[in-house]
Parts: sequence; C-alpha cells; structure tokens
Amino acid sequence: MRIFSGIQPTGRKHLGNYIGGIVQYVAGQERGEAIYSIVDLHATTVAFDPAELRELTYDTAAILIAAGLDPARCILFRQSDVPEHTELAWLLTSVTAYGDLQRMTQFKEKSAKQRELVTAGLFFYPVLMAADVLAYRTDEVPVGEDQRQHVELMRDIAIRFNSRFGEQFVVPEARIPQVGARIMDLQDPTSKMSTTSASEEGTLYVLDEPAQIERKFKRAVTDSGSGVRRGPDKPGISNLIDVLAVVRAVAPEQVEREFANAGYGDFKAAVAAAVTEYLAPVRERYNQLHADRAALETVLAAGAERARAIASATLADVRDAMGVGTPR
Ligand code: AQP
Repeated sequence: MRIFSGIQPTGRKHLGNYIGGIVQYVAGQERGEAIYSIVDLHATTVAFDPAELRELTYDTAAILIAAGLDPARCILFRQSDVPEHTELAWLLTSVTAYGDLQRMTQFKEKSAKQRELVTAGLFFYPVLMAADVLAYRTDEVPVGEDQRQHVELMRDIAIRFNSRFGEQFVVPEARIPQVGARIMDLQDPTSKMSTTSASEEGTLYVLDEPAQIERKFKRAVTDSGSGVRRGPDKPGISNLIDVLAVVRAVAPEQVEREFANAGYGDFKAAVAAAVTEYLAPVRERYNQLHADRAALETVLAAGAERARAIASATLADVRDAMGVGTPR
C-alpha cells in the first residue's frame, strides 16, 4: 500500500491541518509506504514572499518531524526538488477537462478572495496535485474534507489517462478522517479553520503557547443554549466535541456522555487543557529542530532523492505511452 499526501508551506500550521492531515500522515507510516511532500510550488499560486516561502518550508518540515514523521520510516521531501511533478502536471493537462477545473470549489473561493492577481496557477492547482499523487502510483491520499473534490478530480484524470494511453496510473482513494475532517474556525464555526481566511483568534496554531490555547478556547463562539451535544443548531459546540474526541482518541458520543451535565465554560476549559497537553510535546520537539536548517535540508534532500527514483520511473513510462520525448 502506497500513501502520498502534500502539505503547503503557506503559513503557521493550524489544528485543522494537524487533525485533518498531519495525524493521518504519522499513522500512515505504520500502514504502508508513506510519502509526504511539502508542496512549495502550490504555495506560489497565491501571493507569497520568496524568502518567507523558503523559511516556511523548513518550518513545515520541522513541524512534521516534531509531530512524529520519521525520515527513516517515510519519504519526506520538497516538491520543487522533484521536477517530475511539474512535467507530469503538464502531460496530465491533455486529459483534464477545462470545465472540471472551473467547477473546483477551492478555485472559486480563493479566486474570489484575491485582491490583486488571480493566477493561472491557482486554476491549475488541482492538476499539479493530481501529478503529485499519480507520479507515485499512490493507493491512498490522506486529506481533510476540503480536499475531497480534488481527489475525485485526480481519480477522473487517472481513469481518463489509463483508458486513452493504457494502464499507467493507480486510481487513488481519499482517506478522510471520520471525526475532525473539517475543523471549524473558533470564532466562526460555520467556516473551516483556514490559513488564508483566518482570524487570529479563530485559528488555533500548532505552535500556540498554553496561554493562547486557553484564551482561544475560552473565547470560542458557541450558541446561546446549553447542553454539550452535537447538532446542526450547535456548530461551535459540535466542533469542540470533535476536537476533544480526536485529541483523546475516543468517539464523540463518549465526550457527549462525559459532559452531559457540564456547562459550556467547564467544557471549553477541558478542551483547552486536553489540546494544550496534546500539542506540548510537538511544540517542544519543534523548538529543538527548527533552527537547524542544515539538518532539515539534509532530510529533505535525502527524501527528494528517494522520491525522484520513483517518480522518474513513472514519467519514463508516461512519456513512452504518450509518444513524447526520445524513445526508450
Ligand atoms: N479546517 C480543516 N479541518 C481539517 N483538515 C483541514 N485541512 C486544512 N484545513 C482543515 C487539511 O490540512 C492538510 C494540509 O492543508 P494545506 O496544505 O492546504 O495547508 P494550508 O494551506 O495551510 O491549509 P488551509 O488552511 O486549508 O489553507 P487555505 O486557507 O489555503 O484553505 C490538507 O489535507 C487539508 O485537507
């Protein structure tokens, strides 16, 4: 079983990224051949600063390793170090429908928010993501709910390619967590916790200090009623129940039972305490790792070499199948 996922070095990683993505990446190391990429090329699809992009790439690598990715048990690399991704993205355009890209929710939402330039790269984002995954003939893609549509699209692309040029790609499956697939903003629990449209108070960062964690949960928006239970009328409390369930590795029903008679204040304090304890070791390990750029670079370079060995073999087959390049 081969597992692949990518994470953008676009900013400080938040609890949604952690629960929807990183926790699953760590678990993937036990379940199969796990390959994870810090997708810096995806980060260039919205406004970015070059020096900051480099720094955030190291930062993201440090968070991933601090969270439990072990470069001896997985392949961890920087997307731009493996140029096969961009080449394959171009080749996949020949079987990607323009109309499908126009339907992508993420493109619609992000392009609506851009104040200056809506880049062609933002439109093209899902094709590059398809190339990331298909280059490794991946079986499974651990992602949060927001990426479900992109995985559906890459499945369509793989199927169309295979029927046009012969069986080259594995058609990947999304692996979306049952609880915590869509962590919501603490200040606006009807919107997902997000890097780009974040309010500082609504976004719980993996590296937040205990006092910040306590404050953000204390101020988390809930409804005016009472009762710690999930429901469409209670998006704020439902979100906090999911967070506590994931952090304690129990079912949400168990959280509801335990806090059946608790007030919102006590419940929020319990969530804050549990999240603080959950993230403390990650923050500690991050603090030890993040300054040593040379060590992080060594990990990423070794990962890229291993990734490239796999991706270049796929690309050789794909070029052949498509009749481009010097024949083998
Ligand atoms: N709120 C979320 N709940 C659960 N999972 C989430 N993910 C993102 N938000 C949530 C998942 O995190 C992984 C990495 O996402 P990314 O590479 O897109 O990183 P990002 O740009 O920092 O994430 P955002 O917040 O999703 O950014 P914008 O603002 O661009 O929308 C993915 O598996 C994703 O599903």
